[in-house]
Amino acid sequence: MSIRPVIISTWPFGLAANEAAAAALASGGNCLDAVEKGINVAEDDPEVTSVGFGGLPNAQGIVEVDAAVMYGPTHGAGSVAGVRGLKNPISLARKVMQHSRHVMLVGEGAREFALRHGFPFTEMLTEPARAKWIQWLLKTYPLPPGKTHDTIGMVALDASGDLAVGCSTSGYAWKEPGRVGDSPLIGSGLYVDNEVGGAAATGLGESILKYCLSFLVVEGMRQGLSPQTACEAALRRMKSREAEYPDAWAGLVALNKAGEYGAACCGHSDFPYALHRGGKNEVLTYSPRPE
Ligand code: SD4
Repeated sequence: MSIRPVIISTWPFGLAANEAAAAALASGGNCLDAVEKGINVAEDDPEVTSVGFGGLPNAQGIVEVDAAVMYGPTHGAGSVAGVRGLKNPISLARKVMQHSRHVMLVGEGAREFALRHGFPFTEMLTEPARAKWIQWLLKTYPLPPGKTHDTIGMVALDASGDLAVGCSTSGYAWKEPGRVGDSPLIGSGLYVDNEVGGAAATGLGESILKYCLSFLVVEGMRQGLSPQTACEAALRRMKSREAEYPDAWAGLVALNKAGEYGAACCGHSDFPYALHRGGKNEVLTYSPRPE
């Protein structure tokens, strides 16, 4: 039995996302459809408080979302950042890739582009998220560092051997309005090279984006590293340089063209991720080796 398709996503909520991605492939979609439909599931789920609808807001109580997509066969990319009132930024990122002359749109311009293309707008702040924001304002909701954000990142390899990758997040809770992390930045939050493989990141964007971590993973695989070793090597690079955010944590998932996978994290006790491979969809956990 072929191991394809192979889909890997960050975090346990990636399981449902993988399921939807696999369903998109089963109904004739390609890897790009899989990534979009899969990530839409996390965006729509109000229980996922770090992606799309129900995401924790910025310091002013407004949910601002970031997302990006990259499609191996054309090396196309689309990205949106700092968009308010939009449930499915991954779909808007795909629209930017396929129906604009640009790669990245931000803020009000992204919103206008979305309106022109018929995207619905909605209040993104749920009551539970508003309550947490108010508690944060009153200083009674002391989230430990690192627990205020969890991006969905997904890499999909379809039956034709093509790869796509996507990322979607509401970013760091209580962030400064206008703050952008790694997730919508091509090479940082996500990267794919259709001849090699793809990778996606989660964690502290302020740190991840300075090391172009997803690009680093793909370049590692290009040089012959396994996805697992490439993820670990990229994180070692970050840790060896990072003085600005010494406790920064990051998680990476990666797939190569052969359908081999890898995942790793640093600055976190463990990193659960979801893998759909050979017809089986499950949550696996990477635990860093003690140093
Ligand atoms: C960010 N990397 O905006 C995203 C958030 C995240 O796990 O991944 N959290 O910095």
